[in-house]
Amino acid sequence: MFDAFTRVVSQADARGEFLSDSQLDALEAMVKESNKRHDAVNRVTSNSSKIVTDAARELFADQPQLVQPGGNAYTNRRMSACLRDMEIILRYVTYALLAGDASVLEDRCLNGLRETYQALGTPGSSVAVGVQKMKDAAIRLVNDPSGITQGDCSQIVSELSSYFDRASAAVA
Ligand code: PEB
Repeated sequence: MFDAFTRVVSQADARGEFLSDSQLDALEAMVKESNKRHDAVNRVTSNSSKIVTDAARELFADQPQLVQPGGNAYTNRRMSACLRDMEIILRYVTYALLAGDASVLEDRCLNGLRETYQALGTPGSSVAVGVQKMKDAAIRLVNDPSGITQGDCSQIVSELSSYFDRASAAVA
């Protein structure tokens, strides 16, 4: 598992070289912008239940067959497994956002997830739709101007989007 710093160290070490100016500049820029990162992580983390339940409700409204008899989220056992899965994915997205690196998400959450859903008969494409709905809600939250210092959050938002996109691509 890497963060933005350990990734750079590992890349330099693999080449047996000192850290390059461009690597150091990129990390310095990241440190300068770190309030935005922490605010974004904090907003998503403290609204995680609402993000998950709203996204699940929207998914079941779009794909009602999931919650009808025989559906993949029918019965409380499957419904709770589904909500739990969405929460796990969101949790790893927040870890990746804090770390500034996707490896924790890839290695500990997404690795083998497609195969797991295939084996379970759970429609990965529906999970991907749920993940995209969580992404939309998370972006709205991070971009919400109320009660926070104004600034350009386009970079942190696009990084956040990329983690959700990795998650949906991994299961779709
Ligand atoms: C992945 N999900 C399920 C299982 C596992 C995961 C390993 C099988 C074991 C169990 O049931 O608990 N676990 C989960 C995950 C990690 C992990 C992401 C990462 C570290 O360890 N059903 C739907 C929706 C979707 C859904 C499309 C969006 O209709 C999910 C939610 N996942 C779902 C369901 C099950 C499941 C299991 C319903 C139960 C499947 C079943 O038993 O029929």
